Amino acid sequence: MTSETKEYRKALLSEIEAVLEHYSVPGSGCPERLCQAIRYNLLGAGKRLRPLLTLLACELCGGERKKALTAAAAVEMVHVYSLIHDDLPAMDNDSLRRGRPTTHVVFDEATAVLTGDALLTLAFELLSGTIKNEKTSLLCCRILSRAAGSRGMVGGQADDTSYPEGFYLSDHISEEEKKIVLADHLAMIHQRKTGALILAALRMGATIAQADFQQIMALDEFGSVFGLAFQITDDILDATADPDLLGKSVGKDEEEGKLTYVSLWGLDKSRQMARDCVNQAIDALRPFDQESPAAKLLIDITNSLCSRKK
Ligand code: GRG
Repeated sequence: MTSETKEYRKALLSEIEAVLEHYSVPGSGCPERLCQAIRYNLLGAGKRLRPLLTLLACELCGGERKKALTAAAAVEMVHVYSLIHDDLPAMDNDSLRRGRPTTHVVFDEATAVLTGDALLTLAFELLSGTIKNEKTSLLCCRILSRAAGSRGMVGGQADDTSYPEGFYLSDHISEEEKKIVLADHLAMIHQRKTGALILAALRMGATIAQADFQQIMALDEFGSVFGLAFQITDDILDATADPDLLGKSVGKDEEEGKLTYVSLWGLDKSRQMARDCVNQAIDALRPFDQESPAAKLLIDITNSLCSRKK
């Protein structure tokens, strides 16, 4: 990464932190303990990948990134809510996230559920109350709610948690056919569980920039392979990473017999698939000015997906 790109990334990240800080104090009426739990989750941790995507998509499409800051905060809020709920005993039952104890451990289960609820709803309060152009505001609400809901992230999470019990596979098909069905099911889970929010982050940025059809299509193509590369790497990290570096527990996928890229294709093929997705994603950015700071940073972020350690 060149020093200009590093500086640009630093500037974007500090704008993201500032907007999250600003909206992490919901004001009078929010009980102190809930407010503490919101701030514990929202501030000072996380790679901020999704908000970066929103700001970069906006700039790539010729928009002013300051207009996309609250949408960037909104997508991070939805992401953080999903992590809090995913860590609950009723779901993944994790006690470590982003290198720190999870919300239900630090506070309690009820507070963790309510913190997630508060962040999810705050995201839409922000989108509906801070984006001046009413049509853009409505479109952003629609993009984010659809991506987060039952046909998006929540649906993907439901299929993921109900596997293998809730997944019927006939005994009469060959091993080869079985692999194809499972690969399809896995892709369907991740397109919704992880991919939908990544796509929404990009689409909101593009929408705020009043992007044209060709720009939106290019970003959609980029986002879907970017999301896949991100997820494959997540599966590889669960199988191989150092938990201290990763900031969360590892090895759970295998322990719980989860369907993952690693369980289906093995480590080597998964690494190759992630690299192929990264190349495809970078290729999808062709229509944009490759010399712009936003394109350069987005390409660097995409390239770093395969080598990420956390
Ligand atoms: C509970 C509705 C609901 C959904 C949960 C996102 C999710 C769905 C579960 C999290 C489990 C998981 C590890 C998913 C894989 C991809 C993912 C979202 C990883 C975490 O995202 P990062 O790496 O996290 O961007 P940071 O902490 O950097 O923000």
